[in-house]
Amino acid sequence: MISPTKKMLKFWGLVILAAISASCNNPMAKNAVVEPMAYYNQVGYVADLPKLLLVTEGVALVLIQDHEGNEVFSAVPEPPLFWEQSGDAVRKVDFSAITKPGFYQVLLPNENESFEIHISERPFEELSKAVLRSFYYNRSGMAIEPQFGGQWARPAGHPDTIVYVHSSAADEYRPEGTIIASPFGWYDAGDYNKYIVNSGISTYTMFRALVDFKEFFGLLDANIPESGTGVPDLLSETMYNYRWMLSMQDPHDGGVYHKLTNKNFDGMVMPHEATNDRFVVSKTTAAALNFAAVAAQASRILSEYEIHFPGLSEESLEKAEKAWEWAVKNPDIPYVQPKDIQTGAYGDSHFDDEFFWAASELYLATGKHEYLDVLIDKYSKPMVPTWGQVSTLGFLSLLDEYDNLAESLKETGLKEDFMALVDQLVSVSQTAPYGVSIQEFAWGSNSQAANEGMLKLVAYRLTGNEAYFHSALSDLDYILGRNATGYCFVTGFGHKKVMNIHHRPSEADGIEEPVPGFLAGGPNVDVFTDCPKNVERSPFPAKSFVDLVCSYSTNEIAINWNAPLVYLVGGIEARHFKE
Ligand code: 9MR
Repeated sequence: MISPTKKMLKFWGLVILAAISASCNNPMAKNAVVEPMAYYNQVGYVADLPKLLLVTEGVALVLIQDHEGNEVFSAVPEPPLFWEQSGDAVRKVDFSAITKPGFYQVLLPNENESFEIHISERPFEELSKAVLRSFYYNRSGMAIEPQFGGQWARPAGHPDTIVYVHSSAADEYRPEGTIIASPFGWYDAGDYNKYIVNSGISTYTMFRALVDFKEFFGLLDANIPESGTGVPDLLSETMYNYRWMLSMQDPHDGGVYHKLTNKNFDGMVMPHEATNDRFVVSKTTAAALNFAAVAAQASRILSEYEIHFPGLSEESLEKAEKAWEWAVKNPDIPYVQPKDIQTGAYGDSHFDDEFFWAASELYLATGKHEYLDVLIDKYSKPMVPTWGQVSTLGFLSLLDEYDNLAESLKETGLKEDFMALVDQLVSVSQTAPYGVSIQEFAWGSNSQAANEGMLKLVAYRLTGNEAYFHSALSDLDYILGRNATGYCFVTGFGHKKVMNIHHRPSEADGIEEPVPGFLAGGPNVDVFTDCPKNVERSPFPAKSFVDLVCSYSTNEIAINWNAPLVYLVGGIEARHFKE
């Protein structure tokens, strides 16, 4: 993302002035922005780990009192640091010296402001359950029961037992209009469609969290219908989507449909009220490779749960190899949105990273040389993962098995390149005004912070170096409120809460509080046309967020955004977890 030029700033300054005057005159403009004086983690700070809050330029002194009113800390904030992404300067206050768990009051005397912070040995237990349970709330084809879903219980929607093969996906075995069943799975986001490409990274990341924090997630009870069945809740939840993914493969040729969707986005209605016909659309190279990667990964994980999922490990590997073979025969089929379909595209036309990721998983699952050859052929340096850039997911799997890898693969420098990426992220966060690595704000920017945190936790697991853990914690602080908007971005948590996510059930259920545990997409300047013109929105990427339902570009939720948060929160919480 380019930083705003002077011309842009002048333009946006005028727009904001116009918006402010419009909002003064217009009682409908509800989102008048009140800038906070301080930015802090609104859920909690870990007692024995670094603690940072930020205050705005004018704050001259910060005092902290314990719950009895005793002053336990005072500091003059550090000199202001300007961030071009937020267009403001903030001053750091490091209060790591307070290590005793409890609730504290932070006072900004010259601003006559105060707020509460929480310090705890394990502040993220409820949060880790909630961010996992959010996937349960987004299940298609299942009623959300009150005993698990509380006030957000709702009837089942989208059984997807009658799904039509769209003309774009038709062939001699399954002509246009053929009916297939493709039940289960998570709704992708605030919409009710299901997309293989985005399910790939999301499902992988959930499985990854299970493998990397096995003890913690082995016991985490998220209160979902499968809780207490002897299978970790994280695995049960992920299986709900994985089973749907399996049904998206055409058994005749191994190809995988790109998505299961309505023709158009639904209105803001509850799932059971959205009853338009559903279609499987196009087979693509990216879908086949996402499928192959996740099924191969699942085959290894499920081999440890044979008793609970008999035969599924072997079946997964067979299906993964079949999808791979299809992709090798069809190596360059991008998604092209058919004229009569308007829903999300998840279009991608570069498949080297998908080939690398799928080859990583298949190599680890089979040890076959054909996959190793592709890995070496398609090798390139890792990047922070997104739905369209997935090679780093392969790195994570390979690094977990580093000692067992072929020498020829180690010689690519994959470990060194991964560590160089994380070192670079950490060094940015150590000097950045807001203490984070994120420098570019794309759609779903909060998932960039969460994914960066995930990579840092992997580096910590590989090396034991605390700097990686601290920087990951800083990413979580950012998500929980220490960011340039001052919002705690997880629904149901924080003091400055996100209340109006672009999520159909949250909008249509008549309940004031949104469905909890979802990560709002976060600030970016990609789209300014989603809300009415009188809505104020900062021109600065790191502040350009509005908590309004209309703002699908900044305030939607999505499974690929919540999944790295499950990893990050769980990985941090796991550090102090004892059975
Ligand atoms: O996350 C996707 C983002 O990277 C794209 O820029 C954007 C526009 O194509 O789409 C986002 O994904 C949306 C998907 O297409 C449909 N479901 C909601 C997703 C989150 O907004």
